[in-house]
Amino acid sequence: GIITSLEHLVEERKEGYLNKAKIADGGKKMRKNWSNAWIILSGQKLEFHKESKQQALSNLKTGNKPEWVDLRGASIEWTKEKSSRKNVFQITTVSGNEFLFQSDIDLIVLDWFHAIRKVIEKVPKE
Ligand code: I3S
Repeated sequence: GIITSLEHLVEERKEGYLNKAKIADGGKKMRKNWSNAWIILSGQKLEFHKESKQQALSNLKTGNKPEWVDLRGASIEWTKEKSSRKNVFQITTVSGNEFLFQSDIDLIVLDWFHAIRKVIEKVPKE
């Protein structure tokens, strides 16, 4: 119906803290280094802010560009092999960048997984 049609026009937007580790850059494996990041899912982009929401806001003001990931054509999957931590999922981008995301709180991770998967399924591949 009309509501469903309108829902598709509304951009997915979500913000919060997750633990994040980049494990490959352009297909090249990197040393894993977990850090807590303020993450913003906005449209087809996932932005990472090293410090906090405050950092994110100050980046906005100063025009400092945060690290971000293009979700077009990316893949998302749960992984138990790449970390001893619980609740870890992996995003692999078209450019061959691989990231792990994690939280000890089940609901937080589930929420993020589903929100990101929804965007990946929705956006055109190119
Ligand atoms: O997959 P790994 O190598 O066991 O990942 C661990 C390392 O990244 C480790 O750093 P060092 O290589 O500097 O020791 C981290 O401290 C650990 O947290 C990583 O393992 P987990 O299971 O937490 O992802």
